[in-house]
Amino acid sequence: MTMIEGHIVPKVPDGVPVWDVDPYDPTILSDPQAYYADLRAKGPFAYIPRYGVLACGRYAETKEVFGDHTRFVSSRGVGLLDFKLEKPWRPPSIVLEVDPPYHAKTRTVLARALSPKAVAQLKEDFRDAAGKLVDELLEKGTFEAVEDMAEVFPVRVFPKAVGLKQVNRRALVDYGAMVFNALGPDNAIRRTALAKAPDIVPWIMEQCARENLETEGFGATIYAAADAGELTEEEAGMLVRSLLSAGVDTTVTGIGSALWCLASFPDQFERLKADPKLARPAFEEALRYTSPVHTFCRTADVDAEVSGVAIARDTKILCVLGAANLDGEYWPEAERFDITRRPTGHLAFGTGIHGCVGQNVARAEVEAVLSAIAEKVGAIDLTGEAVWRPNNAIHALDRMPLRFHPK
Ligand code: OVV
Repeated sequence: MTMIEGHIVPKVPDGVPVWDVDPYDPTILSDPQAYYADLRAKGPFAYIPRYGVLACGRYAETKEVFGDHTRFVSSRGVGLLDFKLEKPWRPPSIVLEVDPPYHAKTRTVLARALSPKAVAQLKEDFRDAAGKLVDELLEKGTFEAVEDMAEVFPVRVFPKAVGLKQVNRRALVDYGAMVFNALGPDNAIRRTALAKAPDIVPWIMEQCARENLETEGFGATIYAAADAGELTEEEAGMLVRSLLSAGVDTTVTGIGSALWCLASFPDQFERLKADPKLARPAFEEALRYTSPVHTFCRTADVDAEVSGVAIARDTKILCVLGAANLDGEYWPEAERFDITRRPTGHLAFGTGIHGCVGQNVARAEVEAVLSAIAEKVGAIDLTGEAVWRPNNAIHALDRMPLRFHPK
């Protein structure tokens, strides 16, 4: 039995092309479009010998694998490492990295904490915070989109929504990046990110404890489930950890990438200004177009067949969500950013039982930001080069100099 990156290397299935590519090459991670297109062109699956994985990037197969929690499990990790064979860098998430029936218990509690009703109560706060931030940036004129805007907004509103008593922007943003980077291979990107763990993880874990949370917020709802006997105290803390793992860097990326779309396609920004109600569909299209989470894995727990390809038990499958969201076989004019598209079925939030449980929070945050921009900003200039930051699971900007012109 051969192993690579902590998982079993399968035989190449009949009919599947072998592709000598490194999907985790920083050049590809920074600018993945050509890799996405090549992957789709290979067929339903390609075998990547460098990592001993099957990869899929066509919409149909990516959706089928990602959505089938019975054959393609999450409990063996959603990165390259097979948790059945090797110990992960941190105790597994009790919602992301588990299967039914246990999964339903933790998912139910998170879905309650992040329910549409809970999110509706935050909308006013999000709107006020977004209006204030856009005013500040208009005052500045030129600013750094990531540092001055994309990171600022979620860090102003999300810890408060959770009920954190302490806020540490660097720790919150870097912890998310670390968790996502850890899903990739043992490359320089992962090592650099994980090197920060000793400085950050103790602080994060401390904030998850009941005594460090306010009596209102997502955290309080989770601990109320512990009081009701639905969860142990330890499980409640682990679910707060999930919020801090997946709730900050993702929305930072979503805001940055949505801004990049509007700065890159001024005709679409004109449409948003003409009808600020398009803020929500514009975010949905930015998600489809840029796929903040570009890749997640599943592990075949049984011998399976997808689109005529025999997938052996124990195979790691790279589900390239970013490629599926640009598949021209599924999306008309896939390469066109169109805020009126209403891209129902995009895979940016995943699909199936593990689909993003915080997606309504993300939508509410970004809708608030885009609405404030639509109302107050006349034009957005990209005043320099937009640079992307390679991450093993997230496609995010590193920096982007912008100027907002008032209306
Ligand atoms: C990276 C990530 C995504 C979603 C959930 C979690 C982590 C978690 O820790 O539960």
